[in-house]
Amino acid sequence: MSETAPRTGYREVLNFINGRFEPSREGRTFAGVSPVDGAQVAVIHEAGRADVEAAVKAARAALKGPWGRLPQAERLAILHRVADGIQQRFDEFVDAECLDTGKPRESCRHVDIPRGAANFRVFADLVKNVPTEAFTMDTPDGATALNYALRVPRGVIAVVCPWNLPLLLMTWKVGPALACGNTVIVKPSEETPLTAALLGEVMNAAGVPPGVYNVVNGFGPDSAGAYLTEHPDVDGITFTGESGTGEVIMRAAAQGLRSVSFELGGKNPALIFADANLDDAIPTIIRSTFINCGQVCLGTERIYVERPLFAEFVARMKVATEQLKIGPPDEPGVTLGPLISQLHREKVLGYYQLAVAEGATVVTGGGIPDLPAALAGGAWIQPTIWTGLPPSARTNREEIFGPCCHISPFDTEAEAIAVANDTAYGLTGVIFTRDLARAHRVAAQLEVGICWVNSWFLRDLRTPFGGMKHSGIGREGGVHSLEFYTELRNICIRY
Ligand code: NAD
Ligand code: 6OD
Repeated sequence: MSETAPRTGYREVLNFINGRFEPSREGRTFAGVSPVDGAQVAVIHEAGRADVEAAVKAARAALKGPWGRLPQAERLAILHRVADGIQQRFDEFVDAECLDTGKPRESCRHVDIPRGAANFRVFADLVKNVPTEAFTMDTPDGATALNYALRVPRGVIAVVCPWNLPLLLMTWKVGPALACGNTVIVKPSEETPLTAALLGEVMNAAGVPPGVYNVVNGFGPDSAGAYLTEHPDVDGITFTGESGTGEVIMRAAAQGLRSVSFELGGKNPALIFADANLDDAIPTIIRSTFINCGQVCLGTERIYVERPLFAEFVARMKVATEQLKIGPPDEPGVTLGPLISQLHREKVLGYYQLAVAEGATVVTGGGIPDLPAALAGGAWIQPTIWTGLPPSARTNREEIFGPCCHISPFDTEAEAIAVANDTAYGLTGVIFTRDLARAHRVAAQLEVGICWVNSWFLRDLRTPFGGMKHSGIGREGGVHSLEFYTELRNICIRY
């Protein structure tokens, strides 16, 4: 909570239930704080059990009523209007995302908000083109039976979201969920509620019936997150966040045997082979490590470089990192914003100290940058590179979720694969090599859900997305989203 009074012009964020913005029924609010300078920029209404109950009831009614009865073509046309609405109010979405996260305006303009619109368009177009299976068979009595599968919505879906890419990650779930005919209750991160609220206005303007899209604000335990995921009338839970939170939500989902789809943490490796084109690899790895101030689940925290290239790679990474420009969203040329909060900065700085205690060499960074006094209350941190730690170091094993990475040398392909896989996580991997055979061979052996070769975060929304091991359960993206957001019903007709 901010110690300061709300900044003039602060925003009041209400819950969005059954098509209306509503204050907290218990009258509870909490402060939204800017990560840029620590000022209070919003007052957020916290949803209690009664608010969550109202949202679930509205979602159930809409599922059975207007939304459930709508012909598919009309439903999908409405979702295209939602995408149009995001684009029409593009600058407002950008402002809201910048205010909540402090990230560079250019990132919001080029990544977060365009993907918010694309997530509706892509899935609206996809669902009408995905076939289901059909078989005819001869029955024992000489008749024929036609079996065909029908996709039906899973029902009322809880969408629990993190703070790092708020609109992008929320709509990545809401887009396919609504395209498949479900209704949703979104629980945005307590850190970043603004774009989910704005989307409520867009939903109403696009003609989405009340109750189809609901938003309940608040925290996790003993708050909106727990009340929502424990609610027995929620049919499925899609969650993006920490692996530990996933375990808690999975226990809640076990009550009533509800389905889950989880996109969780990572400690992602990048393997740079000696034949890599460093002119491509350096800017790509700088991006995969530092974009969004390192707060991207797909990002790189462990880099392994084939020994002949190691010294040059480290030296060039140092130079490129020191050229990153730290500053507030609107400062021209800014590439690195703050972390999301002071609390998260304490955690990341704890790892900065731990790395040194574990014996790391600090190649660059390691602390808090010098910035103008007006930004002193912000969650600023230096981008940091370490070398010299063994794979067993906690710095090399635990997800830090900040702008930092450790770089180690390796000698053989087998060693690189082994060390990359020596982790509890399995979200993404990056390989840089000019040897196509090696790229295929190594990619096939990395224990990850997504592997990029000579690239990173190149997204085709039709592809399967998710993680192995502690990094997730299930896949979304393309037809895989349909696997979670629909149930298949087989219909057998004898004739
Ligand atoms: P988090 O797990 O702390 O919180 C995520 C959401 O869960 C928030 O809305 C929070 O309020 C809610 N929550 C917390 N405890 C809960 C509970 N007991 N019951 C119900 N809801 C609860 O994660 P975060 O700090 O917001 O996000 C960062 C984490 O998310 C990182 O670990 C990152 O790797 C992960 N992440 C993964 C992906 C992916 O696609 N795999 C994408 C983005 C972020
Ligand atoms: O691009 C996506 O669809 C996606 N889910 C990205 C996740 C980023 C994690 O921080």
